[in-house]
Amino acid sequence: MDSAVSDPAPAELLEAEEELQPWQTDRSRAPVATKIVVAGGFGVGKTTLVTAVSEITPLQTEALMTQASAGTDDLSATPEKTTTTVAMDFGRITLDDDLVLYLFGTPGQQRFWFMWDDLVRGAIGAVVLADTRRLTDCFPALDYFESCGLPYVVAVNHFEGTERYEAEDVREALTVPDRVPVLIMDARQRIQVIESLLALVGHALDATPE
Ligand SMILES: Nc1nc2c(ncn2[C@@H]2O[C@H](COP(=O)(O)OP(=O)(O)OP(=O)(O)O)[C@@H](O)[C@H]2O)c(=O)[nH]1
Ligand SMILES: [Mg+2]
Repeated sequence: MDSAVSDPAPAELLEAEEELQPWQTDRSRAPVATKIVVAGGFGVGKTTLVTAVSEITPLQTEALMTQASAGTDDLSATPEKTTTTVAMDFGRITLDDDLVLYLFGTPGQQRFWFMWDDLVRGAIGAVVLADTRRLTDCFPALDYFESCGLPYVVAVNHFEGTERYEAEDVREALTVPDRVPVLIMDARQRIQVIESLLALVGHALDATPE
């Protein structure tokens, strides 16, 4: 007797199978999703970094800066800057098909630092951006990640036209421990940002117990 419910035709099965991505069928290649925080002082290039590397349109929470913040926010290093992040930046980048990094940029202004505790929850590590013209601005971020034990790397966002320092000089100036990678990069250059993120992932894997 014929069955009331017919089996799907082989062609239909094939079509359904074709829609599957490799990581859906191969458990050993299931993508790993990780959260990474991008921190650093005011106007150091956090939003620029997330925007440069994100494969999705980044979520931004930029607000126009007004004359009211002139006494608080030092724009001498970035005179072109007209907006500031008031909540967070969010972007995503997939590396090698099976490593998905979700990037969360922090607000730089001191009055928004209370959000950091929420932003870092669940993160595997942080990139601390630094500008050698205002190195001290990244001390709060360094102190924060040292005290909470989150692995981090220091990425010096080198603005062209400013003096270029060696990574080891920056390490000494900031008294960054030897175990922490220090890199010189440009937050606008996708490849250099990816290299910094890979350095962080590698460092986080080394620093985190199995
Ligand atoms: N020349 C140059 N300009 C840069 C570089 N990185 C960022 N900028 C510029 O510097 C300014 C600051 O960049 P943002 O990315 O907004 O900095 P931010 O750290 O997100 O700032 P806040 O969120 O306000 O703390 C912008 O005008 C950028 O275009 C760089 O490597 N070189
Ligand atoms: Mg920003």
